[in-house]
Amino acid sequence: MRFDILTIFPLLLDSPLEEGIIRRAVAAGKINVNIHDIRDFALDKHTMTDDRPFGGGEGMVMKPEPIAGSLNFIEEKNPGGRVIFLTPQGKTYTQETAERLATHEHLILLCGRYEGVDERIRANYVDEEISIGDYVLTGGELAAMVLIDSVTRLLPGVLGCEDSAGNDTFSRGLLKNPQYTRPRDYEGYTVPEVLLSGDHAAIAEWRLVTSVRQTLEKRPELLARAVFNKEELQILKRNSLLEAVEKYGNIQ
Ligand code: 6GU
Repeated sequence: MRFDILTIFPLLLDSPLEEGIIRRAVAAGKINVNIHDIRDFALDKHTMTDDRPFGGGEGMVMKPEPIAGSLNFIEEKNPGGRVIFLTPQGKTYTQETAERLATHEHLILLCGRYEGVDERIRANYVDEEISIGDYVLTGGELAAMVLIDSVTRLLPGVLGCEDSAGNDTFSRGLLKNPQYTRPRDYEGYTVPEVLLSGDHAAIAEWRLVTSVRQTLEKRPELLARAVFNKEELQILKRNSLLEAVEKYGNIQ
């Protein structure tokens, strides 16, 4: 999968690609990330990428020509990419969006800065506008990295199968159960006995129950998407969780 990123702060984007799973995905050729400095496409000798807004007012607006120049450059070499504008005015990003974007071969991520981007770019070059949540960042760069990270981990062969994406919180509609590792006793805080018991059915039950309890406590609205099989429904009933879950969920 190919990503092209358009930014006026290219250095901001280097280090997130140089660690962990994303670094491995780059090294293995699962993703190819190309960072373009919009300033390289500025037309005037001062390489201006922004200017004052027509009509007056606060702040600066990103000029259309350097952005169009970057987009045309990418289109000539690798045509057909989907242009995504990262902006607080976009649709809120979710796991579902990540899953949909992971089916594309080529995404072009336009990072806005300042008070915005000239409307003629948005209207004529952008396929989709995405926001990563209801808060304001100084620019779209960190949002672009959030998008790349969340899409890349969904690509075949990027995650080991032990942490495959099918079990993800937002696919399942449940928060993950708590995790423990050694030591068994950390400063007097111990690991739940059941996890040391070797009783796999009891462990599976504990995991489901703690997962459902945490979801009820912190993100009950997620349960609307949760689906439980027969055995799981038995477990919920046995642990007096069925009624609480039914309040939020669509249990058949
Ligand atoms: Cl994509 N850009 C900016 N500047 N702020 C944001 C955002 C994007 N998503 C949430 N806040």
